[in-house]
Amino acid sequence: MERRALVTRIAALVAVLLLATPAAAKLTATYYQKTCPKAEQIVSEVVTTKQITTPITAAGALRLFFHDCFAGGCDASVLVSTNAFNRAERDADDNVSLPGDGFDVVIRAKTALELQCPGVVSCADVLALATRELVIMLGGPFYHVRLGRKDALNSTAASVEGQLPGPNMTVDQLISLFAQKSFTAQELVALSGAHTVGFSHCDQFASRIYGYDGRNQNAYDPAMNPQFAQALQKACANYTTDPTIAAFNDVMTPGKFDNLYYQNLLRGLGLLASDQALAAHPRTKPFVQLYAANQTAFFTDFAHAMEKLSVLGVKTGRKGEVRRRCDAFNNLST
Ligand code: HEM
Ligand SMILES: *[C@@H]1O[C@H](CO)[C@@H](O)[C@H](O)[C@H]1NC(C)=O
Ligand SMILES: *[C@@H]1O[C@H](CO)[C@@H](O)[C@H](O)[C@H]1NC(C)=O
Ligand SMILES: *[C@@H]1O[C@H](CO)[C@@H](O)[C@H](O)[C@H]1NC(C)=O
Ligand SMILES: *[C@@H]1O[C@H](CO)[C@@H](O)[C@H](O)[C@H]1NC(C)=O
Ligand SMILES: CC(=O)N[C@H]1CO[C@H](CO)[C@@H](O)[C@@H]1O
Repeated sequence: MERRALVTRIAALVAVLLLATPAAAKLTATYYQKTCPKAEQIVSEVVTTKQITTPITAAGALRLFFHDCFAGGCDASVLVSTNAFNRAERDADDNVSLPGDGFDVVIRAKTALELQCPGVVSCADVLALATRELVIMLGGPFYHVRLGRKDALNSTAASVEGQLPGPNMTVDQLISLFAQKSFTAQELVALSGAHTVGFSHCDQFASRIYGYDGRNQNAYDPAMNPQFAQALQKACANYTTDPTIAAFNDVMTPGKFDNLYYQNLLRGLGLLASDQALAAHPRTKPFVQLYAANQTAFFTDFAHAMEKLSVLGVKTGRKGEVRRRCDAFNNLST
């Protein structure tokens, strides 16, 4: 082949590759090394203090991060507040009241960062770093968080529709939803292990513990361990008048990041219908059994899946901004 033609073809190939480079590939481990060298340390310090004083923070941040990434990418769109002109992502109908301490820990870390290096570290990076630190504090695995995410320029409740899983979904629906975000059935099971911490409000599983057969109010889902179901019936007795009543997702070790979530599922101790169903479906059951038997395998796969989750739909360059405050766009008129 003529040398000139080859060079042209290589140039064309390089151009195609550059165009095709996903934003995720532009994230780096050293993004703030020159502009805010202490960024990770600052986030880590703030987050540690908050978690020690308010231990429900970690689960809150983890769920918030999942919702942010799944609904339109890890771009802190979930942190924006609704105003008179815009109903923001966090107020989507299916948000099931996102945990306030998750928001709070990000805002505290961002405030500390703004004092050190104003306008440099994005809220999306703060949420990603905070979540990683908190997972570790709960006893979970370390995973790499590359940096350089920009914050979204918009956030709408409408954009959340159909993006997030619900506790009534079948395993086939969950598999297909996660596949749309390029996650396998095994990764669905690994990520669901996040329910080894935190809690769910009674209305999220009430249909499993009251009137399950459609006649008797005390009838519960036969997939549930009877003592567990009866204890939940008591605990949730007043949930319609007090919607703040909640139960631990992992009844055995609620504040510890471990593989008890999977062991529970094998004993009918799953809280949400969607959790329990993973232990029954032929495509997910083998992974529930694997992770129940081997915590190292769970941690390895969870860490990989979290790395993947944390680059979902990220914005770089001019596709986003570094917000000055995490709950509002810099251009306040938008
Ligand atoms: C597989 C499908 C999933 C479904 C159907 C689901 C559903 C839910 C529901 C209904 C709640 C209770 C919310 C409330 O009542 O306040 C919850 C809590 C939670 N979810 Fe999920 N979730 C799923 C996957 C995930 C994933 C992938 C993660 C993270 C990687 C995650 C992290 C959490 C955490 C940490 C909590 C506890 C929040 C807290 O204590 O404040 N979930 N989830
Ligand atoms: C789950 O389905 C039941 C029965 O259809 C329904 O009553 C309940 O409101 C649903 N729960 C959620 C959280 O969507
Ligand atoms: C539910 O409310 C009733 C009446 O207010 C009260 O007597 C009862 O102790 C409550 N049950 C639980 C489990 O908190
Ligand atoms: C558990 O999983 C890890 C990681 O996949 C693997 O290296 C190890 O051999 C497994 N342990 C057992 C007892 O199967
Ligand atoms: C949100 O912003 C992105 C650019 O970051 C743009 O591509 C998208 O069309 C916007 N969506 C809405 C609903 O304005
Ligand atoms: C349906 C629902 O629970 N919506 C909630 C979404 O989150 C906000 C707080 O950010 C609540 O005020 C809404 O009630």
